[in-house]
Amino acid sequence: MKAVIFDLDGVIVDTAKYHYLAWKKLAAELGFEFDLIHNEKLKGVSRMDSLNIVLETGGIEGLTEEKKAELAARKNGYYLKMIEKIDESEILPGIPQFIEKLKTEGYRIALGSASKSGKMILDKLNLSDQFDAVVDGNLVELAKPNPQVFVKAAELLGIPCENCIVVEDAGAGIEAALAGHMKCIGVGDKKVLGAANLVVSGTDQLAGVDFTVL
Ligand code: B16
Ligand code: MG
Repeated sequence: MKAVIFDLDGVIVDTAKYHYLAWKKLAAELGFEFDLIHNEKLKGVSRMDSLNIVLETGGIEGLTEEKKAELAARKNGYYLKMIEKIDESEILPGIPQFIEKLKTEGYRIALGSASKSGKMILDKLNLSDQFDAVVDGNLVELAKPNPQVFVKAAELLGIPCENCIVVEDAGAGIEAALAGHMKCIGVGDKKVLGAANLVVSGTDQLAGVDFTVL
């Protein structure tokens, strides 16, 4: 048996733009500007790790854990409001065709997302029925680049890690997949994702990937 484990944000749907706008709003309230260049560092990174990166960008130090939890919750509130109306029209190009191809070829499929809203987003995209296992940020303690999220997905599928292929758009996610002894397809810029076994420029290229080269 073989499986493909999908990252969510940046692979199935571009929720990164909403994460960015929510962090930007929080940063503005804290008195500094958060730009797209720094936003790259947040991809695939957990909510609290993201907050620490955002605060560092603004030169804000020494906040209590309680204050940090309040800021992370505030940002999440903005984010949830922004994705309230998300639907299948936001599924990235080629993803439905890729899933269909995998199913026809006998692959099992799982979600492996850092986001605590992962399952909820999959539901909003009407994709939950297609997945044999769903692991999101609620089911793991260790954030990417730790492989826990993908290893857990493989366990739920009952498929050895060596037989799993991860599809990821973030460096932290690729590191996690390789640390979990899985193969990895990167989606995006080869300069950033070069550690992956194969890199495609966009999700519309996935259905054409020849898995035998991995
Ligand atoms: P939440 P992924 C990740 O999703 C995002 O890329 C990252 O920007 C975000 O901080 C993280 O989820 C946590 O999300 O605040 O909703 O729990 O790429 O692993 O699907
Ligand atoms: Mg991602």
